[in-house]
Amino acid sequence: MAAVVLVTGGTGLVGKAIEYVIEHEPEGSRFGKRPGEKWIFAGSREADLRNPEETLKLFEKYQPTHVIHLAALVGGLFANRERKMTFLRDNMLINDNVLHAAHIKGTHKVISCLSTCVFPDKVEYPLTEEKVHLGPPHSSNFGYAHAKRMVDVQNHAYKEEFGCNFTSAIPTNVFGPHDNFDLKHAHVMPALIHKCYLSQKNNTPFKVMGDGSPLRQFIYSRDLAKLFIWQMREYESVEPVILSVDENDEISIRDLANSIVKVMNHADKPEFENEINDNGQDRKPASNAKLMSLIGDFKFTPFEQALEETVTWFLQNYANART
Ligand code: NAP
Ligand code: GFB
Repeated sequence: MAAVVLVTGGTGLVGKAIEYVIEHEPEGSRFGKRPGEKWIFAGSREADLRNPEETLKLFEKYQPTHVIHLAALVGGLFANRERKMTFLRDNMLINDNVLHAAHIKGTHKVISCLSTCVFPDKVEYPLTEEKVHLGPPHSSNFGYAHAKRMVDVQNHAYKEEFGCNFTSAIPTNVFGPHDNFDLKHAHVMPALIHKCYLSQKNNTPFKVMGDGSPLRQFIYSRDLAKLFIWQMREYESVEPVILSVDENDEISIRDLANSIVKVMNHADKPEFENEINDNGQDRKPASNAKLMSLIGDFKFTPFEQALEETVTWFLQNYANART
């Protein structure tokens, strides 16, 4: 029987990227749709997954055989720092409802989404899958991080007690079309693209928070989408897998800001606020060795090309984007 794939969080950055890949990869190819497969991309208007009844109704409506579970309350450093209990509770409710519904409805496989920010802040680098629970996460996002870590615990418990095939992915920082470009709550990449745009438009300084020293790895959403499709089709372990570019592909916030200036042809240079407290985590270098040992030949989109595609999408869709 052909799969029925429910993508929760299907209207967001990563969900839209999966929809793009499924629509554009050749049917029957490694990342393309299989004949007869049905893909559903659900946002919160379909069901508020914090509500158990609405969650069950969504599963009864579509009877999914597979779930790529992306739905979450998501935000950058500043959103997380201000709303730790909301990020903890909303995401725990969403995750518990989705996994419970999948279990009682007999979903064959669920992949849930963690994040490299869930790793301990003080741990031997590089970050690898077995280190998730080896210490407290960075204080700035401990609410979100603990909600996400609990998914790994739930996956193991569902497997041991009920034999459920639930697993998880651990992406690094993601960017791409359909991102959230809100100046206060977004992640750094979309926030700086938006800020650079306004600096050009209004002839005002292009201000960057912190001192630019923290390091981050960035994965293009359309590459991450392919990795989720691979994980759904070809990965059968309960253990999480990090979905990231190479650990040596870390770039500083300073270099990121300068790359954005270059791609957007801005005449001015970024100005750093230099408030050290706004730096967040210094770095979170994640190893993709497990992924690369399993997936074989996979090419990531060159960073500059991915940034250009994202900026082009932003400028063409500014009126309707999340700003
Ligand atoms: P996003 O763009 O903010 O999208 C979030 C999605 O979740 C949207 O489709 C949203 O629906 C849905 N959603 C939020 N609250 C919901 C609720 N109560 N009930 C039902 N649906 C709800 O986020 P994203 O960046 O695509 O993130 C997708 C996944 O990747 C998340 O699990 C996130 O933790 C993970 N992740 C993201 C990053 C990153 O850098 N972006 C990095 C690592 C991991 P609406 O469209 O209706 O709001
Ligand atoms: O993407 P981001 O907000 O979150 O990046 P994290 C924060 C880094 O970018 C800090 C700098 O070093 C900030 O000082 N930065 C500079 C800015 N200007 C800005 C700006 O205008 N907006 C933002 N947001 N940052 C998140 C976690 O950590 O990683 C989330 O809090 C999530 O839970 C995400 O997991 C993937 O990378 O620090």
